[in-house]
Amino acid sequence: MVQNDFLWGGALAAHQFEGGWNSDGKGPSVIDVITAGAHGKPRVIMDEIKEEVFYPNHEAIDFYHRYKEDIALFAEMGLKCLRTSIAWARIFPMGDEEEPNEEGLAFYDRVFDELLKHGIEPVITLSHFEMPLHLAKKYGGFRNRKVIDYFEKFAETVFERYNGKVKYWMTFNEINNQMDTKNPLFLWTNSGVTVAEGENPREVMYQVAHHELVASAKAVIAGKKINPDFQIGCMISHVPIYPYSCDPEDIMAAEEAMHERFFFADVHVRGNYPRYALKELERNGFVLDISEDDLDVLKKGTVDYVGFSYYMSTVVKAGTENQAKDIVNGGLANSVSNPYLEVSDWDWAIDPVGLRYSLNRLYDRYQLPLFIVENGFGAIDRLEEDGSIHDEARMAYLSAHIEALKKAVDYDGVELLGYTPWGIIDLVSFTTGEMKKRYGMIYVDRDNEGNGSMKRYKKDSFEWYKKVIQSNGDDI
Ligand code: BGP
Repeated sequence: MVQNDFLWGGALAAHQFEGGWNSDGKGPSVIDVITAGAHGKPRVIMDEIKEEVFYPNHEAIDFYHRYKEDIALFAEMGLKCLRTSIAWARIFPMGDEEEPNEEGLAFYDRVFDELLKHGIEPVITLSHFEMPLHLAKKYGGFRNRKVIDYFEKFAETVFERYNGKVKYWMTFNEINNQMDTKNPLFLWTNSGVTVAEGENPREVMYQVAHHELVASAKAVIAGKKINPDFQIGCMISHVPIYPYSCDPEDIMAAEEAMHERFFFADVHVRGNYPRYALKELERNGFVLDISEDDLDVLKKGTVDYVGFSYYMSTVVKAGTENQAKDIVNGGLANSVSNPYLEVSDWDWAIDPVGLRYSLNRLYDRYQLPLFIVENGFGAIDRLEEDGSIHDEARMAYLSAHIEALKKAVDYDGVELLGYTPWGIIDLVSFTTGEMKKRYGMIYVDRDNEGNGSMKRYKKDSFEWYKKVIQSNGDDI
């Protein structure tokens, strides 16, 4: 049994569901120049926005204009919290202005007020894969120290404005994704950075990461000054990596690969660089621009909790050449498939026990409360003639994962703040840019090309999740 104030909720991200990409003074963000990657093609980062090109995030599911109707559905489901993000470019359209855009600020006032009216607590990510495009173009994104200051100003502005409405914050969504430099989407959306020919992507990534970690720590320090009761966490993507066998070489290969998973959280939580990262920098002769002042900021700006996403696990075999399937397909460098697990339509391994394992490992490592801020099952759903959607596979996935988290709390003694399944309402998939990869418990009539009525329908999982929440996780 989880505690009575356990935060059952749902998770979303501004650019994937709001739409209104240029409404009320919003500036273009790095995500607004990315095409849809439907039909197996990767998403492309374009230089500018072209009229003839379809950008799935521009309209998304139009929450910007339908927020009342959608929040009423979330309330009917009984959500205790809603995790979403603030589109930075609504607040600072270019990113480097002196004054914020009042209309952008007012939009989130309306949204948070509406949530609170229904007793739903907003849980807010400051940057979920987006920053004003201008900051990427003019300054090179987080390559540039100036962007640390712009982020800090953005953070302070929203902390001040929503003080009293929002208590739980996170700085950067899945900040550790950009360790995978093979997929240009991650560095671009996390940091507004592209790697030029002749540059070492790993070196670029570490410098950018440093600036972003300092920015995150500065935000924590600023937030705590504004309201010491704020709970400000980090957010990492957690995909545990299992050794292929009990061959000690496989064990070490998995252990080493896990550094990729832990690096960012190690700094966020401990306030200093882990030994294995310092060694990697030294081995490769990477010299980063790190000042004494930065190190002091990192030490002071540590987080209150660890938010993480969990979708799948993966496997590593020592000495295997890079058989990398990219993260879209659930793999990572040197990963092999796990014969014990089924996979989703997108090849993501379904592993509820991996969630319990992750909760234990993260809690032992950090000794801080954890928050599962994303978990879910991307699938193709069928809208029946009578308006019903029978999403049994999604319910099976979610109920097995809830069972696992209960074990981690009940049996293993892990401290867990809440659980917000990803995409509580259908939205644009991040990695593919498609609508057909659906996560929601609410169906949205919209397809990959942007056709459809945008009408909302309840899936079978809607009533199911309502019961889960009502019974505080007993009835799954
Ligand atoms: C995480 C992101 C989300 C989300 C989710 C599912 O990486 O934080 O933004 O989209 O994964 O991924 P996808 O939409 O690619 O299926």
